[in-house]
Amino acid sequence: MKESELPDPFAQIRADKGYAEIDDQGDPVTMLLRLKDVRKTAHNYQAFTSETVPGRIVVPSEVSIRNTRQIPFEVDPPMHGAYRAMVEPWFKRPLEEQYQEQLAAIVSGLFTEVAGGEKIEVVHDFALPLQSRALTLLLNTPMEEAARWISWGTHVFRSEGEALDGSKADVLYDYIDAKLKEAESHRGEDLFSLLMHGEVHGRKLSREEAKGVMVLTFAGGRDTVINAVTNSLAHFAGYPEDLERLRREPELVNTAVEEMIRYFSPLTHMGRVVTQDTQVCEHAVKADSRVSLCWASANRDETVFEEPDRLKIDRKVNPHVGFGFSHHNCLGATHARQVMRILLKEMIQNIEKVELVEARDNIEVWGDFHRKVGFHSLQVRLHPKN
Ligand code: HEM
Ligand code: EMZ
Repeated sequence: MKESELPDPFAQIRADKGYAEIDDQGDPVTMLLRLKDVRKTAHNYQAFTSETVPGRIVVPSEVSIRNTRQIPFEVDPPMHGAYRAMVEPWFKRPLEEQYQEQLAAIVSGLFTEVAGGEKIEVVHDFALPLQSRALTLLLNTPMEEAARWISWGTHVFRSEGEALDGSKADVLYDYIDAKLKEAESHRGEDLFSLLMHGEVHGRKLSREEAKGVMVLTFAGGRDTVINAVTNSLAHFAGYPEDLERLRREPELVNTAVEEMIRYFSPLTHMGRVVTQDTQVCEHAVKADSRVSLCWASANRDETVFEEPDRLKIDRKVNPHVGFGFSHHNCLGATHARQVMRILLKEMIQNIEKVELVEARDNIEVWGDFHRKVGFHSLQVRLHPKN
């Protein structure tokens, strides 16, 4: 098997039963594995709520490391819609031409820094700086802020390769508190200022609500983007013909990005709490227990996707749920898609080939299931195009 391949650990049990039961810190989770069930459950917020104790819908649960409610992620409709309406236009800015030009400058600048035949480590020397520099555009903050975010490493709530880390979360929280305070007294042009001065339902957000949006923005779009970027470089190392094909048919870039999101599924799953005794997948679940919507498994559902375990850059019908489904679909998807599209476009222009040197897999453990989600480190040589 090639290094870039991400096997599907759920195939057998998805076909046999459709769900899997795992333990998470003594608070078990029933994982839903089929696309149809994942969609149905995501849509039914009355029976499967996101609005529970902060941190509980995340698997692994973050209940022990945070009290701040992430917004709009941990709020149900109808209030969810009010928050979303406030921030949605801001998160659509990546559609603007100027935003894309600035993003392209960031990506090509990074290639200039690292491509030269020398060995680089993609996760820390490329994907993390790319994610952080790109985030300065989304927040509309000075580019210099990225240096500080890079120093936090690949996950804001976890030390490198470790379990959840409360003291690490405090670094992010203190940073956000300080920035919101600054924005409160001096209105700037950034997301912090929008949150402190904008309104929802005719009232200002509290500092705690604004903080909830910012924590989510920093946490949700971090390891997901880093894994997507790293996995795509690994893919081109394993399948150079796909890079050549994109060079010949650049109109395939958007299709390729959707397929990469399906195949990589950078967010494996997300939980909900059951509000009343009910059934999922003909299996009884009790009130106050947790289920999860397993995007990664749904995206390999063989009843929906032909040859689900192959990354086909020209896959035409692709109803993937890599960015979630229904109310809580990813607010950062417009930005994440642009990052990936521009990455591929800059690669076809600047990079002749990606040569794999050494890889250390990042494997998540969910009960009996081991899922490779990306790499702890990926050493490659980027051969520039001349
Ligand atoms: C929600 C995946 C990047 C911010 C979600 C959800 C998924 C997801 C599956 C649904 C969660 C649920 O239903 O409970 C991804 C992937 C990404 C990515 C695969 C990258 C490839 C980003 C970025 C940001 C972001 C860059 C922002 C900087 C959010 C927010 C939500 C969300 C705010 C919650 C939306 C709501 O509750 O209405 N994401 N995400 N994500 N994501 Fe992303
Ligand atoms: C939460 C989550 C959001 C969580 C849409 O996903 O991403 C995870 O990486 C964070 O740890 O707190 O923000």
